[in-house]
Amino acid sequence: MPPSDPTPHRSASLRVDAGRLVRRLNELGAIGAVHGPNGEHGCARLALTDADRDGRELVVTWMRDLGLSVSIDAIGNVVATRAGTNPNVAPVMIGSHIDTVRTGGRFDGNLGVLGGLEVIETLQQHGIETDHAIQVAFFTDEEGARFAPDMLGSLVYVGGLALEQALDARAADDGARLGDELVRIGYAGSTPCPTASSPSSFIELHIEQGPVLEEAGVTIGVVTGVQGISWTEVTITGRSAHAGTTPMRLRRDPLFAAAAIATEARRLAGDMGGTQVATVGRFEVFPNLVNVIPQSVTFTIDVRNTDDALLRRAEQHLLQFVEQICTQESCTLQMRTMARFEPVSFDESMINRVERVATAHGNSTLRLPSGAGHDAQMLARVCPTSMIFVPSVNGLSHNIAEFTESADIEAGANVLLHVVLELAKPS
Ligand code: HGY
Ligand code: MN
Ligand code: MN
Repeated sequence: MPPSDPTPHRSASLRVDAGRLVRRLNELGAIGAVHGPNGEHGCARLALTDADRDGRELVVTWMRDLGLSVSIDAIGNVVATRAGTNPNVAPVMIGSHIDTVRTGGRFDGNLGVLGGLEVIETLQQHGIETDHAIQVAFFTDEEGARFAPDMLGSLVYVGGLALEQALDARAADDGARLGDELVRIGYAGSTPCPTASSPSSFIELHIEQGPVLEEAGVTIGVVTGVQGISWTEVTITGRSAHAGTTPMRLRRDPLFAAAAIATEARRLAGDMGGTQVATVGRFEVFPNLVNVIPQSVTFTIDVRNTDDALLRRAEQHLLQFVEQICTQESCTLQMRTMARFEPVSFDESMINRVERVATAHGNSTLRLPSGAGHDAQMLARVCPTSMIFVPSVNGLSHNIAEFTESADIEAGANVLLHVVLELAKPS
């Protein structure tokens, strides 16, 4: 358990070099950069693509330049370690991810990893040693956008998904096998996974990716946990036919069924209210031609709620609706669960620590659950964990316009620095 009686560190005045952190975010953001017409600067570094490899190479170079020992495990997770003075206590781990979605931003995940390197560099610059070793990790395929489930690397790391099963995952875009892609980009590491030993605690700095902090005018989000996540891939097969000659009464149109399901998912989430959300994000039509009634449609349903009973109710309702509309339209149905994670509550002492440190450094704070999934929800299975949120401008993320002000980045990184200092108990 992390120390519960924090002693104010003699380095209470210690601060990160925010300029250095922002420069690194922009340098990493130049890899897989996507620029928009209004000055947006986002990133496309889908897991295990060449762009992801190039991003990994840059971050590993920074890790080595800081003199950290770098290990790569069998699922491609990278963990860099700064030794502590007491080899008998487990490391404090800082971590997140550097893979992005196709319309990603420069901050999602990257801030947590580069914020960790900034903490390390600040300690080194000031000659501060810590009892616990400090680790900075990035986990493979947090987004799950190419290989499901999301948080795949950290899930394997904590033993929640068998390594072999993860290595056999197939890419949604080109069907590539995850294990082959790891070898191709040179990140099929030799360190065993799941991890043989857990960190003493885990802390993740992350952008909120929603509107809550900005609307509340608050700088630091004290994250209490992560909502439940349910991803399902649905394939509906009808009968392709001529768009002009086939009377409506004879049609078996999978796209009509799929469209009705997408509309019902949206209606359901609106009616349920609260934290319920529903998204149909991927939608593939075959043969996808103007004059052919489709043969099949494959699409995804992402539903989430902070309350697992409500999430199950939403899943049940949609399953019944899907089966009913497919019967009505004389179509066949295949469904595959891509991800299913129950809501997670973080460790109370870690939540209190984040709140206390943030307040002590003059920040406004707000407690909130995370709407997005994070590696922290997996590390919470094996050690005391919490997260630090900073605001997202216009509540936007998974959009190339994703942005967080430098002042908020600085505030979040300083909270990270002092939470880690408390946990690592500087000698
Ligand atoms: O899907 C999520 O919530 C995360 O971005 N992987
Ligand atoms: Mn993220
Ligand atoms: Mn994301």
